[in-house]
Amino acid sequence: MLRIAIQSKGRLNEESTALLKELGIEIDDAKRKFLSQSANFPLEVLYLRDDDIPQVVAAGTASLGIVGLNEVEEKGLKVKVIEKLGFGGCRISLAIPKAEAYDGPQWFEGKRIATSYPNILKRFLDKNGVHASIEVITGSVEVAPAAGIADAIFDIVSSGGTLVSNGLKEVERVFESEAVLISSGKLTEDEEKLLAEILFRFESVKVSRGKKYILMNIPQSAVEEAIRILPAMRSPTVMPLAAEGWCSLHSVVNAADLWDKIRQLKAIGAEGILVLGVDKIIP
Ligand code: PRT
Ligand code: ZN
Repeated sequence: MLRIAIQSKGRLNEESTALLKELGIEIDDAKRKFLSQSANFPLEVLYLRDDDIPQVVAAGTASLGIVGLNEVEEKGLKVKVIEKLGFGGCRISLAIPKAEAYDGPQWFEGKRIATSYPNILKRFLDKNGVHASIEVITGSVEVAPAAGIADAIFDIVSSGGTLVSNGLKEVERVFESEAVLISSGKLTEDEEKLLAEILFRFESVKVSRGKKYILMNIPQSAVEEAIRILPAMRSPTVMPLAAEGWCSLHSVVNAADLWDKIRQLKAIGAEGILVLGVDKIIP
């Protein structure tokens, strides 16, 4: 039995739960308390505050965890980062009142900086030879300058909206983060096998992200051109239609390229184009 720690509520909870579901691991959310067991995979889910996840995994109380890389880096505990998960993207940045002129890290010399990430901040200041006072606060860091508690902040930024609405500007992007899968590195042989199965499934989830399945009817004479437009995993599937001189062509495309491909395909005579979502791709 593998045990994974995920955030009980907050920004990473929903996507962590959704990821387990995408991996075909059913967790009964309705009965969710502190610990719940999957009905169809030997996995137990432990729901915690994100701050506690690196520690619980480092201690081996949970073999795996899903948490922001920022928490892993800040805690500095011995855990293995196994996979970046592609959600919870953010950065930890230094921000100062927007009217201030900024001329580089030396601006922070002798200043007070409010943050919930003192360790990551200290490493940045040391690297740049800057001496500043670090004021550790746990919530609403962004109001510290207006409240007179600090001259600057070092906090998580994603859209940047919170900084703007607090009259601040981002001046140094110090640490890039996203949700990661971590491990204690102390798995039993059986647990390693379960982890390998999870990683195998995750690979197919990753490959299928942002992909669309596209099928269409196309004149036989345009097939070669269509294959050039639609390189698939090997090559597109082409099947003859009952109607003389026509084929059905199937392929997988990146969602981002979809409309461009459709325009090109229509230009060479494609008809009846159907676009479907892709659930899993096993390479
Ligand atoms: O209760 P618990 O301790 O579990 O949760 P928490 O309140 O400590 O963390 P939570 O749920 O806010 O965030 C969990 C993780 O999500 C963080 O550790 C990051 O890895 C990640 N993450 C991604 C973010 C953001 N994006 C984010 N935008 N965490 C926080 N924010 C905050 C940011 O501090 C700012 O104040 O959201 C605010 C809005 O950001 P803007 O730039 O979009 O305006
Ligand atoms: Zn937290």
